[in-house]
Amino acid sequence: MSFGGRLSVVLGLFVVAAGLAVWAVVGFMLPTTPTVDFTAAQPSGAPVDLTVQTVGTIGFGAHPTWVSYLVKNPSGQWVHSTVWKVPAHTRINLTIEQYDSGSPLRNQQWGLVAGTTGGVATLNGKPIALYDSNSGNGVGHTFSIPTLGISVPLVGIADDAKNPCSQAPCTTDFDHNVIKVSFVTPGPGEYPWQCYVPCGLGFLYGNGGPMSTLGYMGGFLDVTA
Ligand SMILES: [Cu+2]
Repeated sequence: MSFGGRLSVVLGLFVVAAGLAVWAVVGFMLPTTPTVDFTAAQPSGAPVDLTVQTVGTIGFGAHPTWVSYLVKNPSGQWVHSTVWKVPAHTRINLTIEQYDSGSPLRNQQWGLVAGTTGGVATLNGKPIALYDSNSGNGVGHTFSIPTLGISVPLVGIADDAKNPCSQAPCTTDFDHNVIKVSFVTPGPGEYPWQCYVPCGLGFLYGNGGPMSTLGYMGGFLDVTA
């Protein structure tokens, strides 16, 4: 190869490397999920009503086929976000609308309701402390905050549900379960939360894709003073 040819190969590789570096830096800097603020409109000390939903396929965005959480912002609009800013030392009344189906858990531990006020959740109005995922519709996801010892199994809708939702945000006209818990936030800090059911269909052991991407099956409680 001539000197000129080799020089253009080197320059070409340099341009590709520089392009990749810029792409990586920009990708790292851009926010992947917006923070939804529940502190601004909140009278000090009053409980925060937090409503979220889980869907089997979000139906829009970069990964329309992925499972996801969404949250209802203080103005009542559904937002594709898993980072929620909440006040410290405050009771959170969490309502989870679960539109996804379920399956038996690989680890029965995740059928346990833990760390919530009274150690219970309500499933469609009935209190539960433990859900046997080998019975009924199984469990689709969990809502778990490991550092606070909080975990809630999200019981699935029936596999043969007549009116499943395939496009988020889902309205309550579609088949769903309502799971409610309360818990009290600790002092200020960033508390990661996640789903522990390997629900990333099509990824290695179900733990890739939405399970390992902020904005889908995990996020942060941004607890502020
Ligand atoms: Cu999940």
